[in-house]
Amino acid sequence: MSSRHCILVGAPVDSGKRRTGCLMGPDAYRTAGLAQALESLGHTVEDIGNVTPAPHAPDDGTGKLHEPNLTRAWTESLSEAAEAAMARGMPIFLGGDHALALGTVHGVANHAATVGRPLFVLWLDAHSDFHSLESTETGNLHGCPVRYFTNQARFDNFPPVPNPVPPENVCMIGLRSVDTPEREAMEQVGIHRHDMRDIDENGIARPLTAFLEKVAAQNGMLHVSLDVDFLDPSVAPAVGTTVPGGATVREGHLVCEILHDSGLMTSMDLVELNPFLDERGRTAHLMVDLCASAMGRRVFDRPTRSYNT
Ligand code: 5AB
Ligand code: MN
Ligand code: MN
Ligand code: MN
Repeated sequence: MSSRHCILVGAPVDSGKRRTGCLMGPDAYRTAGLAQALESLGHTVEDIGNVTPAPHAPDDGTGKLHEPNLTRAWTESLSEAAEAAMARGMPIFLGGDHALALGTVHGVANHAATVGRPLFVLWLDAHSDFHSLESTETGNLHGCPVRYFTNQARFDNFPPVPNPVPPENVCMIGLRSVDTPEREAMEQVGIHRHDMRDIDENGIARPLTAFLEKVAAQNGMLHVSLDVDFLDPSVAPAVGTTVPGGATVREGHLVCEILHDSGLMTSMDLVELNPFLDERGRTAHLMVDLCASAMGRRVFDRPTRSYNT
């Protein structure tokens, strides 16, 4: 892939769940050398610092939902930041918990609609994050972004979704914790979903490549949302929602290497890193290394594979 203009957008969202610490994520990625890694691959890097939430009424802590007002305020400001960054380069959103994707995908989708291209989303996660405001049992909004940006439920008081991502344009890989209401709702729509059994039986390259072929065939843009808990907690401990049986280091790199070779990725979220739970920065470094693979780090070149069918 040719050289890109990478725009680092700090998104220290910590309102999507009760356990705090993800607000330190953007600075952990900076400390782990993300900008330097991207520059060494020949990209230009612009770090625009951290976004702040739009003005909002304080949360009173009474309802079932955890910090809905603050999360809505992040959704507004991150959507704007995402749309603006998409017009100038390739944004990499430094989370922050996964509630940030309520805003980033909303803004990326608005940009895609402006340029008249379909948007696809690759969701690398142990969880499907497909709850509605009614179905969530924890009230934690980091479990809701996919339902929101596909516009598959009402999200009262959140910004309307003028450019929803069609469910059949979403591919989830790594699933191993899906709540019953999420599964029932997913069964009604055409989300491509690959659980860990699927990866064990077929390998991780096959479902990914099939999805990328679909993106290429429609000249789509591709947003990649990488949740730390996609990876096995033995290699990526710095996350609040660990689920055993996740992707290995090599499975993570292979996904990113294939993404790079496809030339299709146009934006990326790095989410759920909680540096307070890390061991000497190892999870932050692994996430930086995965991002570097997605942006072209490799041992040897491979013959370019064409996804244009
Ligand atoms: B993450 C759970 N389904 O709704 C819920 O880490 C977990 O962004 C959500 O994928 C995990 O709270 C959200 C039990
Ligand atoms: Mn909080
Ligand atoms: Mn997630
Ligand atoms: Mn998750």
